[in-house]
Amino acid sequence: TALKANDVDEDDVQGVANTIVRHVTTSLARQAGNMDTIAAYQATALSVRDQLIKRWNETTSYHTARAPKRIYYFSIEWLIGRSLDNAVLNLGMKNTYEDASRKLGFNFEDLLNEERDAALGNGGLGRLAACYIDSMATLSLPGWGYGLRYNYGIFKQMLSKTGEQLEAPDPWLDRENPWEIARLDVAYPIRFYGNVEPVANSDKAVWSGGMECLAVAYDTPIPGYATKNCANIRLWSAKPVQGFDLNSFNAGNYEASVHASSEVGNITQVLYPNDNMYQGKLLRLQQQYLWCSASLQDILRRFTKLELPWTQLPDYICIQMNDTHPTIVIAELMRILIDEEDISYDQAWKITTKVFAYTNHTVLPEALEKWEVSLFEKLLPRHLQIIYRINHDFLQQVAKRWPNDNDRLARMSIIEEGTPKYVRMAYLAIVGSFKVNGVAELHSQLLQATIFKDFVEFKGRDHFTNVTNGITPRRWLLQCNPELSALITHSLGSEAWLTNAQLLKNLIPMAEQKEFRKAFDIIKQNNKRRLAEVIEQELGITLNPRSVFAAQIKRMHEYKRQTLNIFAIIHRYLEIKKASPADRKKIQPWTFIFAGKAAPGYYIAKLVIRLIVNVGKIVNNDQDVGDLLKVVFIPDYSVSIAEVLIPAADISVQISTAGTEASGTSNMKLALNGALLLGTVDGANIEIAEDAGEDQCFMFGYLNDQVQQVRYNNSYNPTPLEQRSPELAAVFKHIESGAFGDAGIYDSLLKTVYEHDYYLVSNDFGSYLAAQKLVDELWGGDPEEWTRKAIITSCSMGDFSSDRSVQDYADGIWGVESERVPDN
Ligand code: 26Q
Repeated sequence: TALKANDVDEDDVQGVANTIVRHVTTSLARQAGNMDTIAAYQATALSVRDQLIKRWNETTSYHTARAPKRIYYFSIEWLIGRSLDNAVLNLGMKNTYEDASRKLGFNFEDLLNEERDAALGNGGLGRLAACYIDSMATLSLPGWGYGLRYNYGIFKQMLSKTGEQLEAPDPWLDRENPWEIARLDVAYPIRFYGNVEPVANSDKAVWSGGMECLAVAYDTPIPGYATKNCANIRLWSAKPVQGFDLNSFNAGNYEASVHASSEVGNITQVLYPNDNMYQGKLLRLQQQYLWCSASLQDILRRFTKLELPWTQLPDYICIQMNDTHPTIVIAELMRILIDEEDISYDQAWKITTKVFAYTNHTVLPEALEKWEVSLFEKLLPRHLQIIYRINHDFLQQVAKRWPNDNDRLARMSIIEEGTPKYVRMAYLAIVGSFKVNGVAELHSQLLQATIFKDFVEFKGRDHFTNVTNGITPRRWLLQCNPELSALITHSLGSEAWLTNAQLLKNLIPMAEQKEFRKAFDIIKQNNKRRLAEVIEQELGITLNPRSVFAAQIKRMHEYKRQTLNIFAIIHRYLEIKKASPADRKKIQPWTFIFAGKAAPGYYIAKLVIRLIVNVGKIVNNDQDVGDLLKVVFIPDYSVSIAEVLIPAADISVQISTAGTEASGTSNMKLALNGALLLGTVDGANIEIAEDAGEDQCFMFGYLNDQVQQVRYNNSYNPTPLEQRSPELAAVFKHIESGAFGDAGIYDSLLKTVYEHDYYLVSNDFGSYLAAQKLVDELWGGDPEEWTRKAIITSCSMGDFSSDRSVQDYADGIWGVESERVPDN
């Protein structure tokens, strides 16, 4: 049945084709006849952009007139991926654009593939921001995202002949970016370094000198689905300002000023490629401050136009901090209110603490941001003073409640004493916010019970809450899995599930119907074949689409335990080798798919990649193994690659040590596309298993409350690996024999397990194998039941729509309401 969004009007098609041709001849300055695929893509994107700008303008004027409370989402990473397909789907114009490009002699799919990913993020946190802005637009919330326009996004990952990760730059702006609008007129001055002079008899100070630069705005419009509302991501680019630092210039310090100006050009050059690992570099702090100061100036300019008293600021704006990366914005608001707006310190603090909310994404100690005081003082001297004052007042309150508890004061201080001293950004974020949240139930509980325990006692339980992460069903089902989307829409009789994912539940009973199972299964097979073709083409590996496709696709990190997976694969390989030809017939075929980048400086994570690639080389070419086992490492994982991988997976591998993965979001994407969860009791896996039903999942491993004890035993009463896990010891022997490259190359990796085994790889190895065995039995024994479970899983994922997450934030934290642009 033709549904509204799919109706194609022939006049519309001709109209769109005309705009595309017009963009070729005008914007691209080419002959209409001289259109290659790249030009066709660019002109098509520009034609879509026209539509977005129209909506962007309507949304902006509507919201300006209505002056509602607005939400600003501050994220230093925006992992958007491609925009063309997503935009035409959200606009409800995909069929129109398909027909229009056909008219012009192009296959729309080919045009889509010309687009480069906007990869201004590392992984989960950056992609979460992208999903949330999609949901904010779709829910018609008055909200913008703020971030940085890096000239280079996350590096391109390549593999050397020996399986080592190589990094190349990602010059994504080399081709013009049709999705951004440069706002060269929207630019704010940003100061670094310099001197602070107190102003007598006041809280004020004058910060001057140092180095000034400009932050220039670039906007990316984000269309909502089935609404005219269009949100915006405003990204800042650093630019030298002419005549900056006149002081040093006039003092004859010409060289120093020129030097400073080249420093400016660097600030927004490149995204830091660490994920879940803090790195205390000056340039990073410069990025954070430039972004926060420019965004805040922009927001306050908008607020001042309302001509309201500053005390009403919290009624009109809320700023959500995506992790601690923007925490400096708290001190920046204080500075502006006190130094520039003549507000007393106490009044400024009252206002400030009603504006901010903070989302934490990790409990891993190595990921918690803390800045050396000396570095901070050099770059942002006034902010450090303000932070000292915040800390002083805060500790006074703590001391009042817990007299003579110096340990507590030391534990809670925003300044970590010692040599050197540090500013603890998470503590500043908690003290300066009215709400703090974790990103899944377990994670939020852990925050409150462990790293933020003192702050719960001080601030009260209500200061802390949970908002479980979500993913946008538009990109992660409608766009990446059009066949399954069509089946869902057809079976539900409407597209309403795209804005109300809870409706998917209504399809659960269909899991009992053979016909539906068959349709579902065929779609999965098609998606698997599509992936197999890509892998054959790109990597020359032939896959068996009848095998279990098990995907572990995420950043490479010890806590995520790609090790557990690759060691289990080697175990499986050895079992196959041992088996007689008759026994081999009973073995279920698997394809293990890995993808993910390692931080360039993360030696162990890079070794894991090397091991995976080299295991693949041996296993994939072993005649004894044949179709029973394939191991694929797909290089340069990205949003657009995820869109091909995820719909093709049968098994979702989510095997972090319990208590380490804050939430995970690939677990949600894979489940939504019908992959069964093979996972530990960690992060959002727990809630996925609850909603899908434990029967649908393969859960295993030590629980969070056992991990501390086991860890302690591992390091203080270490038993030989042979005793902890004889199977794993055999795997290690095989690796050490040189089966996957020269003996010795993996020693430092194996050592992490031989010795403390901080992430419990050896402890969980046996139960991981047992869980895989259950998968084998189901795959080989009852394929109908498998499909049934896949359907139930997929249709139980309504809670994991980012629309639900964003609505939770809007209701529970932001206090903002939908402001939908009227249809006419
Ligand atoms: C900090 C300081 C200096 C340089 C880099 C960083 C930095 C950069 C990125 C620190 C952390 C990150 C990224 C963290 C991240 O992606 N965390 C993931 O967030 C997801 C969304 O909430 C969760 O699903 C994942 O569990 C969590 O690991």
